Amino acid sequence: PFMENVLEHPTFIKGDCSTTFIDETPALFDFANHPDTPKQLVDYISNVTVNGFAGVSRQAELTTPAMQAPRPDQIEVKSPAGKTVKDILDEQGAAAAMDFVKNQPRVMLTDTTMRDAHQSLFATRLRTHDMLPAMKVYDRAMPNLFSVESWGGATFDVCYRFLGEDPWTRLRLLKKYMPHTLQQMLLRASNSVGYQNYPDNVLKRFIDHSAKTGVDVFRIFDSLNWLEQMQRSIEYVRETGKIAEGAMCFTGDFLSASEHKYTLDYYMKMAQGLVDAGAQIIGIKDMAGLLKPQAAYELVGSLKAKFDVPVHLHTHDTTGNGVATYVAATKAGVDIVDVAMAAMAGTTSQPSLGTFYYALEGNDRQPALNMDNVSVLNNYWAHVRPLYQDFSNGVNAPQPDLYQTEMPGGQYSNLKQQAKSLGIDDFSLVEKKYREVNQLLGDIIKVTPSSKVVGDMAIFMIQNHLDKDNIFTKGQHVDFPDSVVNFFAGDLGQPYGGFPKELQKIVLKDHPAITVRPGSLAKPVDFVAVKAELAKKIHRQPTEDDLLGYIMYPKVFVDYFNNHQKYGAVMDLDTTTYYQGMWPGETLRIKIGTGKEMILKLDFVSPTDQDGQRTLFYELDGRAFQMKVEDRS
Ligand code: 3PY
Ligand code: ZN
Repeated sequence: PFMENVLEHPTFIKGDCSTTFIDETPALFDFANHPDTPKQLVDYISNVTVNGFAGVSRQAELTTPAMQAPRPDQIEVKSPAGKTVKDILDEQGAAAAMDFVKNQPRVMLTDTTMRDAHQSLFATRLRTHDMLPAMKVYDRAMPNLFSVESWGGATFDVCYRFLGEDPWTRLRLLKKYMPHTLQQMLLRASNSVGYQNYPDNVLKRFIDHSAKTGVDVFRIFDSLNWLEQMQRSIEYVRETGKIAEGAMCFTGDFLSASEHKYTLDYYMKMAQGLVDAGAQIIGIKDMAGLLKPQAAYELVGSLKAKFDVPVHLHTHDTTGNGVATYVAATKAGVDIVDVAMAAMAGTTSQPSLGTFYYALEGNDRQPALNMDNVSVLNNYWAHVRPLYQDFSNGVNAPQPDLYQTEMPGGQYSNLKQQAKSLGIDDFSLVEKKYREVNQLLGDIIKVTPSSKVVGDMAIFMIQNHLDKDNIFTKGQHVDFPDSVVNFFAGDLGQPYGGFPKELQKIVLKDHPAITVRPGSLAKPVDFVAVKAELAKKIHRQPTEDDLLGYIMYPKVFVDYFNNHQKYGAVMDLDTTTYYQGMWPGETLRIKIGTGKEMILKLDFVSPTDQDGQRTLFYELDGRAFQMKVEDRS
């Protein structure tokens, strides 16, 4: 007869439940209505317990289960009055939503805690598990938000690559639990959520599926501010009926007399191009936090005077001036600014929401917020952040030197890690080289993926003892990193002012270069053929989620898929268990399928035996069993 679960199996009840028993009796773990069996999760836990998780140090003294953060969904929050922007978008469309925003006397907010904040503070490692309790209260606690930025950028790739999660599942949960809050994503124009150009038919399909699955606002930017690369994205978003924000990446210092390239006029012309292309919001994407308060005042003031669309300002607080910049922008009439919950704000992240609120005390544009509710959420995030301390970028003070380095908040930690792994411990060397490379490349916009070109080149030049002078002779005989070659080949598009010709020749050698939009040359993807190819790899008919995940990140997606088959819904594990496994003596309650819970206790981990394996002795709901794991540590 069908055995619903292991706990009812006679052998299990007798207590004779060895690994072999479990392996030979897989039906034991077919929990009804749940494809993910506890055996898979215990397998995962055993592996992490024995072999650890890359980049995470196991904290030996921590013998208790994950810290229990307060659950905001169990806390009463005051309910909103009236309609949210999301309600208006859904009921009356994007134009009405934009009118609503423009008519708000107060500055509106985008909360970036669930996207850019963790991307910039701890390498994008925030798990859906820890977002869920917060998701459930945003609608009620923060009804006056413009949006939450919750998807896109690096989160798509990191979900598959490091979190064992499907980014589309996260998006569905965001939409499900926040039906009255706009979900905003960061879209790298034709690079979508990747690091390379995708054909137009892929871009369109990705945008359509994102819009259907839950994205309401697409913040679109190009890493070289090249309008031609952004037009298709804007057009495709407009076709979905959702909101297309065209963002200008901010760099340089137009207040300075020595700034001849990225002048106020440059941004005004770009904004005109975006509006002409159909952008419904003008975004200012200050990814490195270079926009000083007075410059913000002048830029926002000029945009508001000339254009009729809302202006949305995004900055990073890396220099420490973020709130001052937002206050100046608010005085100049900015419609929306990006902030993060205080516990997840500051330094390389966005300025703090609460701090900005209090900075506007006495100003009639102070955001409409219930600060009791904000405290509930902030308290929650304050408990979540320490769970990710191993991924922290170590920036714990303002970095005014960044005005010279111009390095984006999200890149800082990655590049530091990359340099360290290559034996370059003095990061100031990299920062100096980064500036030098930027000038060599012609002073370009630096944001994903163009920032990676500058970072890779800086490290390469340090390793190969190259500088701005000898590169023109020594460079003839070296092969440059792929990202640098691709940049000079025009694969990311054309930089403003063109490529430095002499260096381009040295880097490219015989490699051809294009001057047109890469998408205009890219062959459309044959979705039917790719689907068939993927079906062979995953042994089932791919869903639209699978197909797009695979097209964006072929190897990463298939690895994710195989791991998911092997380990099940690791997304359901608490974060300490996910990253660190269990400690002997520890008991965990793990939810498996609707309403079911298993109580798992780890009693003992054996030393490594002669086959290089360790045996983990568990009790599952009080009944003993063992599992063997290869010790690869
Ligand atoms: C991304 O592209 O992920 C960014 O956050 C750029 O700033
Ligand atoms: Zn950012």
